[in-house]
Order: sequence, then structure tokens, then C-alpha cells
Amino acid sequence: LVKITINGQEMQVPETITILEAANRANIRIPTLCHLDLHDLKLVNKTASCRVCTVELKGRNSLVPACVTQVDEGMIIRTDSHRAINARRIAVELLLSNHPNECFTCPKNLECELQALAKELGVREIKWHGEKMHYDKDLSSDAIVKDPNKCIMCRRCETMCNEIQTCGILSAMGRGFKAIVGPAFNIPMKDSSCTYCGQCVAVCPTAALTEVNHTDKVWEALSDPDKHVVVQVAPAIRVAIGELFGMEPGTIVTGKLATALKNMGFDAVFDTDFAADLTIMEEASELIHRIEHGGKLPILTSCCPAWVKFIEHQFPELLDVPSTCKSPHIMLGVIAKTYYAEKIGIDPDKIVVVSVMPCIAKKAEAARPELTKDYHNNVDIVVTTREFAAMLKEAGIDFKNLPDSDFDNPLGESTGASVIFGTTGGVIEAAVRTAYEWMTGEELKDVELHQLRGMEGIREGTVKIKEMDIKIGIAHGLGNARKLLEDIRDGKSHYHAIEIMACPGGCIGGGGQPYHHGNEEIVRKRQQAIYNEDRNKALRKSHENPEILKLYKEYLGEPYGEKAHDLLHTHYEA
Ligand code: HC1
Ligand code: SF4
Repeated sequence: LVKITINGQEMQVPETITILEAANRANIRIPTLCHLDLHDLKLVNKTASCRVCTVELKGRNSLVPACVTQVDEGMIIRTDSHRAINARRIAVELLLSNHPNECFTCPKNLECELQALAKELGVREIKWHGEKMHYDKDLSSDAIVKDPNKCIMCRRCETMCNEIQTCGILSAMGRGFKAIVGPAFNIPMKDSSCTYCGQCVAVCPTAALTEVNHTDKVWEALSDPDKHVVVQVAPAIRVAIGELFGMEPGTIVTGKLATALKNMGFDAVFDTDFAADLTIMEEASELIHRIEHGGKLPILTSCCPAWVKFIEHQFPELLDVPSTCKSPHIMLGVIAKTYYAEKIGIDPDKIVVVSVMPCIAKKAEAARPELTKDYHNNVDIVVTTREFAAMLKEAGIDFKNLPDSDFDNPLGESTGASVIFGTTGGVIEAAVRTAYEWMTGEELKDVELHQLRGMEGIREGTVKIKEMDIKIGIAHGLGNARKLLEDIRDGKSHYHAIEIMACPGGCIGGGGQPYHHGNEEIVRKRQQAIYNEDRNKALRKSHENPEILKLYKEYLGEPYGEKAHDLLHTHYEA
């Protein structure tokens, strides 16, 4: 331990910590910008490039960045001296001198950390007017917009993409004023091996990285009298969107969502949860089929499109391992344009399917050639939780005070098994609930498989089904996924089934969710809410969903049968 004094307060702290950590322990706020410390992920971005955390060391007459300066015996720190505050303000003013002045029209307006700091530090004018960066925006992809003009070189995205996701797409190029972050040789994002997981977007403090905005497309469809506009919401939306309307993280707003969508004028308000149940019918069948017929094991879940891209780019030799199931929202799109279209007697070409997703990669997934060529473009438009909340605000909907209502049928009924899709471990837990009962013919009494739950990056569990020990692996975050995939490639994997989600936490931590600004507690609260929603459901196993059973009886035939294959399964390409 060393003795330090911080703003006149004496304290003893371990000598290994930084001034910033010491200040946190003393409840003294030092503003930061490039710094990011995600404890659960063991991610620390320590570039010290912005100097917004500058503090003064008395006695040594120096200014230092708190985020990288370790404490030292006898250190006397002032975070609140005029000199320190002034240095911090100058750091922000300098960043602003080379930043577009377009806050009014910026996608991050009022969500931007640089803008918030300008306010906090009392910046009232931009004192320096010199050369500014001028780069074209990268609009090449269906998912992510990269605007280097707004990059402040904090390199949080780079740390996230390289260390946590191990994708290695983003890195700094050039020197000094000409330095930017982008894919190697600054090729367009669409030509890189980006998975569109959106975790770089989730940690970008400004609007240098944002999702492609598709809200206008939704408004256009809604105003077209010839279109029948169907909307679906993902499991993870209902536990997160409330945050954007001032509600506590972890508030469940399922009923309000259904009401809001009806008020906006959608012709049918469906639930991706319905299709998650459908996915389980197919995926559990596929698992059992592979076990009983000596098929490829382990089977990997396939509902996360960023993870699918990752395996296509990074492990092309393993493309026969993932389940062939389309992801739930794509399945819902197909069923809406076939079964539902027939039921209500409407030309499927008139149906527009809109998916509200916590995910940026879903935008790129919906545009994949093999998912757009049949069934009239499975899903037409994808908007993120953030985009959808913005639409509600544009429409003047008082979301917080809306009454509850139900989703429409036939594609609105769901079980607890489908809700847990929204968190890491949930898809495989849902699959086990069904596979267990199908394989044993017995009731699974305790449906909560706690051994599969949690936030550890890689987890495993064993479920006894008949005489077999079914070994299950779970990974979230692509770096963790990589480890499990390397084991499969090297013949060292002992699992029967693996669930992988690209985003830390699963969909609840998706790249399109409300920004949590480094507060991981928020993601944990969303996870708790997911499990609570499951507990509140009357039915908790996918194969008990009456509307799903009806769909097979009236239309699809057998799970994993010919028609189901045709409509609900896909293939992967390197
Ligand atoms: Fe997900 Fe899925 S769980 S992938 O995170 O399988 O996005 O919520 O909708 O499709 O159900 C996302 C969430 C979502 C699909 C389902
Ligand atoms: Fe990397 Fe994911 Fe961002 Fe692509 S979307 S650059 S893979 S972090």
C-alpha cells in the first residue's frame, strides 16, 4: 500500500493502481474519453490519447493523465485545481477544433461522449481554427457507417475488435494529423472480413461508427397503402428499450411494445419469440438427428449472424458444423410471406417484413443473397433498438405511459424458452428443454438449467438425457468463440452442442442496443429481466407453443421434414 492525498483527502491504496482508479475509490470523478474499462470482458483501453483525464501533481509541478499514471508514495493529486481543469478543457477544445460542427444532425446527438464532455467542462467557444480532416464516409456496407471525420483516435473500437472479438478489422493507420482508424489499406468495410457484430459501434464515443439508418424505409412502407407491413420484435428488445424512455435498466416492456407498434400503424404486430420457438423445433430435431445418425458433432447454434460471418471468414473448413437453421427473425419473415400470406389471402409481394433487432449484423444478414432470393425477400427492413426508439419519439408516442397489449396471432404466441434466446446460454437452454422431452418421452420438471447460465465468457454443462451425457459448451464474444472453434478444428472438442453469440452477454448486449457507456451492470439487469420474463410465462418449452403446433399441422408437416427444410434452413459460404 502507498499513502496518497487526493483533493486533500488522505488514503492508502495498492501501489499497482492508477490515479483514476484511486479517484474512483474516493468517489471523485475524473472525466475520461478514450479510457474504457469493461471488467467482465477484461477489456481496458489505455491509449491515453485524449488527455481528458489530466490531473495535477502538486510538489512535482506536473500534469499527468490519470488513466495511465500509477500512484506513488506521497503523491499529492489535485483533480480540481484550475490548472487541471483548464488542461482538460483545452484537450477537449483541441479535439473539437478538428471535429465537424454538426451536432444538430449527428446520429449521436445527445448520446455523444465528446459533446457531453464539452458541456461538462464548460467549453464555450472553439478557439482554434486550422486545417480539418476531410474523409469520405464509408457507406459500403448494409450495416455500419464509418465516418473518419468524427474519429477522435481513442481506439476503443480497435481494442474491442482486436482483443475481444479477435477480428482484427480496425486498426490505426497513418501518422499525426493524418492518422485514422479503419480496415487494412483503408479498404471499404464491405470488402473486409468484418462480421458486423457492431461491438465497435457500441463502444465508439462519437459517431465515427454508427449503424446504417433504415428508419425512413420503415416510414415509407407504413405510408404506402399498397403494402401490408408486418413487424416483429426480438427477445432482447423488451428488456432494454425502456432505458431510452427513462425507465430503469431491466424493466420489461413487452406489452407496451405491442401497443406502440399498433399505434404506429403496422398491419400485423408479431413476435420474433414465436419464431425462436420454431427455431427450437428445427434445431432440437437437427441435434437429435445428428446424435442418432452419427452426424457431425458438435452442432453449433446459427441464429447469430455476426457469428455466422465469423465462421465463414475465419474457419471456412468448419462450415458443416453449424446448424442449418435460419435465424428466428428470418424464419418469421418466410412464414409471414407464405403461411400467413395464404391465411389472410394477400399477395406476398405486398408484404413488407420489418425486424426490430438489438443487432447491427441482422441488417447485413437480411441482405444476404441466399436469404433474399426466395420467399419474396425473407425480411425487408431491419432497425435496431436505438433506431426504433427514435421512431417512437418522432411519432410522439408516450411510450412510458402506454397500456399493455398482446401481439397479433398467428405469429405472436411464444413460450419462455424463446424469451431466453436474448441472453447468452438461452438458445441452448431452450433447445435442451425440448430435446430432453423428445428423447426421453418424459417431462423435464425443472426447466431452469442454471449450470448453463451466467456471464463467464466460456461456460459448459452436462445434461443427462437417457443414458447419454450431453455435453454443452457456450461462448459469447467472438474471441471466446474462436477458442471453441480451434478445439473443433484440432479434433479436441468434447461437446455435443455449442451455443455461440458474437456479442458479450448475447443479444442483450447487442451492437444496436441502448448505449451502456461502459456500465456493465446494465447488461446484467437486462439478463435478469430475460429470466424473469421466462418465469412469468405459462408455457416454457417451445414444443408446447400451440400456434407452432398448428403451423406444423396446417402447413409445414414434420419438424425437420421436407417443407421445413425448404423454408427454414439455409447454407453457409466461405
Ligand atoms: Fe437475438 Fe435471435 S436471440 S439472434 O440476439 O436467435 O438480434 O434478441 O432476435 O433472429 O429470437 C437478436 C435477440 C433475436 C433471432 C431470436
Ligand atoms: Fe470489428 Fe465487429 Fe466492428 Fe466489424 S463490427 S469492425 S468485426 S468490432
